[in-house]
Amino acid sequence: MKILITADWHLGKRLHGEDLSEDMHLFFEWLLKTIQEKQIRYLLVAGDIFDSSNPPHEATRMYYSFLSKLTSLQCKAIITAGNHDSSSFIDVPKEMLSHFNVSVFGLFPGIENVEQIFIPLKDDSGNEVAVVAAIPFLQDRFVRQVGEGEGAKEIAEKIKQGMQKLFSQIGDALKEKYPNLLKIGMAHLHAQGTEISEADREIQIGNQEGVAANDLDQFDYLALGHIHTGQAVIKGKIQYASSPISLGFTENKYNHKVVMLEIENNEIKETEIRVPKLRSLYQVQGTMNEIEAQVKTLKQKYTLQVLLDIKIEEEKYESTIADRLVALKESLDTDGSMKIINTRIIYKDKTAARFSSTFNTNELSNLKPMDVFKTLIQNRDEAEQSKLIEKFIEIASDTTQE
Ligand SMILES: [Mn+2]
Repeated sequence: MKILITADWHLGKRLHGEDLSEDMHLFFEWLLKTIQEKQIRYLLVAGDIFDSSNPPHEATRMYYSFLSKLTSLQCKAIITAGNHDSSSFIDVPKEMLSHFNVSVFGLFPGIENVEQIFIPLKDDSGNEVAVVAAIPFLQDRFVRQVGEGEGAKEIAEKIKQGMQKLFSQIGDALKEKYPNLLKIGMAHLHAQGTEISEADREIQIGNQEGVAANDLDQFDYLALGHIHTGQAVIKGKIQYASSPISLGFTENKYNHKVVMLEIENNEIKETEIRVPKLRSLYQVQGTMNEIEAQVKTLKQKYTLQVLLDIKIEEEKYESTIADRLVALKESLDTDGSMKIINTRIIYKDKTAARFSSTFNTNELSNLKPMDVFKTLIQNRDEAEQSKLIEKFIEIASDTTQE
C-alpha cells in the first residue's frame, strides 16, 4: 500500500507580484499522473495549502479542481492546515469533502477529542495497516496558557513544554486506540535542529520556537510541513516533504520532491520522488555592465519563463542606469523567455551622488517621464531618491507593458 506526502503548496502565492499558479497547475498534472502510475492510495498534504488565510478565488478553484480529479483515481486525501491557512476555511467543506474521500483538518479538536484526527489506512484487501494522526498547525491556545507579564523567554519555554506534552498525549492516545497499527503523524511545525533557508525564514510566521526531535518519537513516521527545502530531521523517520515548486529566489537550486511511503509486512519504506523543475529563478548582482553581460548568457531551460531578481551595485550615481534598466526590461519583454520581477539599485558612494535635471522644460515634447520625475524629487535625500527612482522604473515599465 502506497502513500504520497507533499506540503507547502502555498496556492495563491505571488512572487514580487508575479503569479505562480501556472507552476502549481503543472505540478498538479504531474502529481495526478504520478498517483495513477504508482497506484498511490493515500495523499497526505501537511499544511500551508494556501499562501494566505483569505486565498484568491482562482487559488481556491484550483484546489477543488485538483481534489475532484484526485477522487477519480481511487486515492484518498488527508489534508491538514498550516500556519498560513485559515483553519476554518479548510474546515468549512469538511462534511461534503468526506463524501469524496477527502479528509480535511483545519482546527485541532483539542486533546479531549483527539480521536477525531486519527484515520486508519487500509490496503487493497481492506485490512487496516496503519493509522494517521492528522495534526493541523497548533495555535498557541492549544499549547500554552497565557500568564500575566510573561517575557519572550518564558513564552518560548512554555510553548516548548506545551508542544512536548501535547505530542506525548497524542502519541499515548494513538497507541491506546490502535496498538497494532503502524503510526504515521502529520504535523506543521519547526522541528529543532532543522537547517532553515533564507526563504523559509522569510515565509515562516507563528509558532517559531521549534519542537525537539526527541519529543516527536511517538510515530513510526512523521511527515512534516513548514520548512520548504525538505530536510530530514531524523533520516527515514521524521521528514519535511518540501514545497513542490520554488517559492522564493533562494529555493531555486533545491530539488523539490514528494515522499512516497510503501507499507508492507508492517514496515515502512521511504522513497523520494523528485518533482520536475518547471522554472528557473535567478538572482543577478553586480554593476550595470556586469548585469547586462550576465543576463545575455542566461537561457530559459525549463517550461516556464525565467524570473529575475536584479541587484545593481554601482560606485556612484550614474544618470544612465535607470534608462539602461528600462531598456533591459523592454528587451526581455520582447523576447518573452525571461522577466525581471524585482530590482534594486545601490550606489555605494552616497556623497558623490548627484541627480541632474538639465532638460528644457519649455518643450513639452522633449520631456521624458523619468526626467520629470527626477526633477520632482530632486530635493529629497539621496537614499530616498534612489529608492523612489527604483519604484518609478517598476511602475513605468508596468504601464508600458499594459
Ligand atoms: Mn508554514
